[in-house]
Amino acid sequence: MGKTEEIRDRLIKEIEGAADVAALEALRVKALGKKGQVTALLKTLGDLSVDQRRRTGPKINALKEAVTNAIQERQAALEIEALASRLLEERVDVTLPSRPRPRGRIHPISQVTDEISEIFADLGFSVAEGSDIEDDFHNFTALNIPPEHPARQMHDTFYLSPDEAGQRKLLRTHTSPVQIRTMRSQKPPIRIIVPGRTYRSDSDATHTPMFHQLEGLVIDQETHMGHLKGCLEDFVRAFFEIDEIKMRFRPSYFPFTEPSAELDIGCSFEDGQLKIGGDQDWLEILGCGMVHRRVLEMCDLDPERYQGFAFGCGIDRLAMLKYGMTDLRAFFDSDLRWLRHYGFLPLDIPTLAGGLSR
Ligand code: 2U9
Repeated sequence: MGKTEEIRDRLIKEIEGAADVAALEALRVKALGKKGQVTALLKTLGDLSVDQRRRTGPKINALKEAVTNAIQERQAALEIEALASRLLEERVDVTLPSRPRPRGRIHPISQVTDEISEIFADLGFSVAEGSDIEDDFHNFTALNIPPEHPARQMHDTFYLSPDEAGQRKLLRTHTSPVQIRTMRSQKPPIRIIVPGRTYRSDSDATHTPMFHQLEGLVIDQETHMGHLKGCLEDFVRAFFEIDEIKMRFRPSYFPFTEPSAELDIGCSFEDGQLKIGGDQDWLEILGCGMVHRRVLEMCDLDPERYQGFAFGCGIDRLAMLKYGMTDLRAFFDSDLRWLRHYGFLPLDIPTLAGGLSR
């Protein structure tokens, strides 16, 4: 065997045994690089006579071709091997169950609003909404709160700058304008709840300038206090998820209802902590009453023919009572630690069948 054949066999053996792409590249440089063995042989051709070159030239060129082909073949084989082992390593078992770990949380106000809507939907109510910016008539006058009525001062209203017509719009102080607009545009029977943002210039641990109210309205023929009582008792039991809960209706006053009442529920204290249910004390949770006949008249409804009941409460306060938060201001701080602690998982959708809060 000649010298070229010897070099060829040795190089091809080494190339075929290259364990990876890096080792193969090192062999390529060793054989075909600037200072490589095959390159060195090619360089010797220049010093040979024409005759010697005619004999040796084809041999060295054949060596170069054989080594180049061997490198290419090994390269292709290594690539196939690498792909096969990567596919094996990164194999995904699509039959495994997914494990979603959502990081976002549903704010307690949204969750409680959904819980309340679920309860009232079951009682035949639909949800109505309206604008945060209102006018004097829908927020006050139509609710039997005429100008100079002391209730106007109690509402600590935020007023907007007067428009071109000199009308001073306001941020609604309760969601009641939505009921007024519904009564003026729809025929009874009406059965709606109205959750939404409301605004009053007030701020401490239990009051924020923006807060959330839930109001309800039923208008029909022959609606009476018995219906109001039954409806609110059903709501309280479902919301607090307690069947045996003490309740009492205490006479009260609101300009828009007559008679009016406030609903108290029984509560107790365990280790200094407030607990809903029990009979140690009473806790006021909402106001209610029969819609005032003047409010019905203002909505072009005949009070001799139609009656109805209404109620109102703070959603934020209901959330605090049910889930044990103590400072209302934290609801609006956007503190992620608070949200992770008190927030709800997106898939915790409250349903009566599945349990409201589980
Ligand atoms: C119309 C007629 C009557 C809604 C009512 C209350 C009693 C009430 C407050 C409790 C605390 C709201 O969150 S709070 O500030 N509300 O006590 N609201 S009756 O009565 C209406 C509403 C609309 C047309």
